[in-house]
Amino acid sequence: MNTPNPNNSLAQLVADLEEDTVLELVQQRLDAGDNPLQIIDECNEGMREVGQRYEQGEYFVAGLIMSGEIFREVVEIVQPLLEQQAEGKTSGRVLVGTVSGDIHDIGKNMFGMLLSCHGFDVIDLGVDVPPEIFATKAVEVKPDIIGLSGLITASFETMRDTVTTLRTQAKEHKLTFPILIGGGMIDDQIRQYVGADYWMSDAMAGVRLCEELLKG
Ligand code: B12
Repeated sequence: MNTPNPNNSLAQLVADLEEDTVLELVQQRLDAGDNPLQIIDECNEGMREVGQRYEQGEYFVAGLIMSGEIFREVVEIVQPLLEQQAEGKTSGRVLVGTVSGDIHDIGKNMFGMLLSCHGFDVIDLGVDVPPEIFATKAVEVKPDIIGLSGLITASFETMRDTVTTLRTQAKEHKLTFPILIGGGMIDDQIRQYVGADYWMSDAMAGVRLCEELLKG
């Protein structure tokens, strides 16, 4: 068993794909009382570095897959603590999914998990979800809020199609729901292009926004 070196930051270890050491350090930090969301943020920073190494040709798709696996395992360790800490008082229904053409789901799953921890009823349509499926499901379950996730550039176009299809269906069926988009590259310019109501690049900030929207 490796003993984690305290000089190695969690972000660095994730970026270096040091699976065992990452998991040991996460456990040690949780045992020491560290904030689970802070731990997730640091791992997220490591994931961004993995993406950069992939862009620079230092890592290949296998590196992306490995980083995804490490992150999934970290979330598995951290999730029970987040569930314990959450107040779970809100009630509201949120429809989530990753838009068509995009198979990234780690961030979307985190958003869904944090929403559940805060008492929301989450309907998760999975990944690579066509606009029509979002629209059909929205008419069926009448969500309070819809959350779209997208991590690749190509997903901005399908997010835009999805928002247009959702708005058309909402009008036809007299439904109202704000549309929130999220993902690593999302910003306000993309929100405007896509036609969504809100954007968030952080899952927990997304949950806070959903709480605010329901209060309003
Ligand atoms: C892991 C990973 C993968 C894994 C994904 C595994 C999985 N189950 O999701 C696999 C190997 C499948 C993969 C595949 C590919 N990937 Co990839 N991948 C990544 C990587 C390294 C990390 C993504 C991640 O999970 N991060 C951790 C999570 C927690 O972060 P997150 O998703 O951003 O989510 C956070 C927020 O954005 C937010 N959030 C996310 N969604 C939502 C939604 C709402 C509503 C809200 C409120 C918040 C929210 O909450 C989270 C926490 O705060 C990124 C690098 C990066 N910079 O993101 C590249 C990256 C996204 N991938 C990239 C690429 C190119 C690909 C491939 C095309 C590679 C290939 N040649 O096949 C394919 C795409 C396939 C497809 N059609 O989708 C590029 C995209 C570049 C671009 N401009 O389009 C990136 C940016 C890497 C890079 N720098 O080049 N990838």
